[in-house]
Amino acid sequence: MSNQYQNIKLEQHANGVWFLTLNRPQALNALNSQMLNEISSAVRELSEMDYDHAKVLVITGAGEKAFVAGADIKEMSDLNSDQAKSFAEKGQSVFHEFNLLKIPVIAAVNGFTLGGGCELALACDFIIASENAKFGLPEVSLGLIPGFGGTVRLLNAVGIRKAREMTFTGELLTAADAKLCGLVSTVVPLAELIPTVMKKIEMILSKSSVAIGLSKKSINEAADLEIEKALSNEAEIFSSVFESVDSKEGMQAFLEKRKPNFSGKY
Ligand code: DAK
Repeated sequence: MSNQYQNIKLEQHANGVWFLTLNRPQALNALNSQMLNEISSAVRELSEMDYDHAKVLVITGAGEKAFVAGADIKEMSDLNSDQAKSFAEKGQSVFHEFNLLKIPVIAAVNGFTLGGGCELALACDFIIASENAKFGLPEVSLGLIPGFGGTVRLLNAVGIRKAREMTFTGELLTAADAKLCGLVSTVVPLAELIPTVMKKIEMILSKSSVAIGLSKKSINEAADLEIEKALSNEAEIFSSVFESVDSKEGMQAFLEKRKPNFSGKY
């Protein structure tokens, strides 16, 4: 694995389990364009690996103080409107790459998760947070609006009223409140953050990777479709999974009252 990154670390934590650490703790891991490019390259590296080599991606922030305190305000302060558009498009396309990865992408969130950082976490498949995490979209305090998909993904995560409230006030939510409104799945003490993520990963790895990849596809596509189309898309994907070696093994194992031995083969 390449180690060419300055603003992130990409490391294999266990067999096929990758950690992408946002690594600018001196700026509370604020996202600049170089970091966005590096995240994009790292995701591309993983997308080119087969399942045996890349099974799950965890995204986390270096240091205890922040996951990501937002897009880099210093860099943004010099942008004109055309450059801002490219910056927003770059961030949006990088985060969209998490959705296109077939493997689960988990955000392990510690400390400040603000603006672009909250948008990055929202682009992950789910979020596990430490008790000290704080979530918010404070862009209005800077005279900006969220530009990395926040007004879209927050809406899906917490509903239109909470999305408006958070975006209009720039108010920060505690991890407990973020869980109550559905932004976060699980909240644990900081020391338990990575062990909890690893427990979830253990559960994921015991299941069919084919079925997980196709569930992810169906859920992500449903977000962009009207209900009838989403349901018919799910039926298509559901029928295609019956072709897989994993589905035969999973159902056979149930009937034989044994644990399935999934090969990850379609
Ligand atoms: N950008 C750049 N540097 C940041 C930063 C950020 N977002 N957040 C923190 N830092 C830097 C600080 O400047 C400081 O650097 P030095 O002064 O030491 O050089 C260092 O990190 C430590 O921060 P503090 O000294 O401020 O630490 P505190 O504990 O006192 O405060 C804080 C922590 C998180 C409350 C505070 O740092 C803070 O308020 N940070 C800014 C939070 C924020 O507003 N985040 C949202 C950013 S706006 C768009 C595309 C994207 C976006 C919008 C539009 N388009 C292109 C249209 C996204 C926008 C955002 O994300």
